[in-house]
Amino acid sequence: MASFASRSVRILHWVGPGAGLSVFFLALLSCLLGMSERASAQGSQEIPFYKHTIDLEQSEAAEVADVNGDGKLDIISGENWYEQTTPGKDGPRWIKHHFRDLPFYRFDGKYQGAYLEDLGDLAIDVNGDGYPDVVTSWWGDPAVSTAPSLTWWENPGKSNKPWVKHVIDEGVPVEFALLVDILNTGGKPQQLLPEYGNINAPLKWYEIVGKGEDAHWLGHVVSPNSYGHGIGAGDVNGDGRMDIITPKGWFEAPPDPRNGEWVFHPEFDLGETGFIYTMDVNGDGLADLVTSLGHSYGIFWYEQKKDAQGKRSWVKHYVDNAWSQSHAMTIADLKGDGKPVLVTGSPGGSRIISTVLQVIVNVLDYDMDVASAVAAPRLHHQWLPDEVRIERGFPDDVIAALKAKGHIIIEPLGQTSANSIAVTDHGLFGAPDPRSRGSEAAGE
Ligand SMILES: [Ca+2]
Ligand SMILES: [Ca+2]
Ligand SMILES: [Ca+2]
Ligand SMILES: [Ca+2]
Repeated sequence: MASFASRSVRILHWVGPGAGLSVFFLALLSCLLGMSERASAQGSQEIPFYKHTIDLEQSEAAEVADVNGDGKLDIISGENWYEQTTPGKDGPRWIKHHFRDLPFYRFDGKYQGAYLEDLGDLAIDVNGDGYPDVVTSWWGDPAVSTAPSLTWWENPGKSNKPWVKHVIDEGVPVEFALLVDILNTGGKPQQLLPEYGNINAPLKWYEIVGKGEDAHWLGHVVSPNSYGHGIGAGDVNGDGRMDIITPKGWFEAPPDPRNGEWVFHPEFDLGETGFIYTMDVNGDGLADLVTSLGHSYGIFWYEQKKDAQGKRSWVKHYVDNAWSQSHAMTIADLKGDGKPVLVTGSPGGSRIISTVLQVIVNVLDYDMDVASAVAAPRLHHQWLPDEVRIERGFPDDVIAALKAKGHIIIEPLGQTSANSIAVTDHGLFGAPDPRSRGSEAAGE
């Protein structure tokens, strides 16, 4: 265990090379509490974040869940949870509830700094009473072989009873864990996958068994040892089963994740990562890995490649290597705002559809600016008559190739006019269609 993540939040905007894929990474280096003064954005496409101080308590982690079941999301962090109440003029107000005492470590000499034993919080209803409980990961005291490392805290719900601590595992440090859908239900992730901070500890995942007072976490061993700093899950080989990913390679899920053999594929060495995610970044149908270094510089993705024999290899691509300690990255759609990105249209009867489609494809798939997308030559085919109508401007070899395939190529296309407006982070950009005289598309 080296130093813990600094308390700051930075937002990156990264446009992937794939088909119009726009992905935003929100790297939560610490938690909702203790955000930097005003999170800065890299690059030009800024999404501003403003700091709202809720509490200045010590904490290492935070989770969001409706703790009291009133329909409003609350925050769980450290020894407290913060009840969301009626908004005031500055946004939601929060009532602090102290619900547990946690060990607080002050290191001297061997370790620098200090921390609260609350390295990860995950909200999940363990006992099935409708109230979210909290799974908390602990580093544990290395000097005590029975020190708890994974605990769950039972939410008392409407009763006035205290929260009850239950031990899931002990004696092995757990720096972080995540909830995953190892049982491939397609629903909300309900299984627990911890990162053991000792390679001699068996790699395990846990499921909830029993209800009410009988509810507990049952561990399933995947491998007799662990594989270092970082953990994740995702369907690496595309067979519909959730695999487990470590920094040294991935475990292929068997048909029965509880009983089958998990085959290890030591295909990469990612370093000391945080969470490891799968995502088809370049849209080629193969799951890629997205991760970050927890104690060094870099957020990156590993492109999955397969040769003709089906042999897998991985190519590293940086998303950003300008800053360090991205220990607990998560992936979020920060632009999931439902706002339009392009306004376009055209006259032209049956040619309307092909014109609009080509403008959209030019902008989203070919990353053209809106003016180029509108000006680019168009083609049209409507099945009957069986001919390709084209505008001037297509390369001769493309036309020759179409003719060689038996297409009948006819010029001209016929009138279309796709005056368009692109909605960008820099404002609105209008693009009049040069095919129409006197047209105008105003931006701002
Ligand atoms: Ca609530
Ligand atoms: Ca519960
Ligand atoms: Ca799989
Ligand atoms: Ca891919």
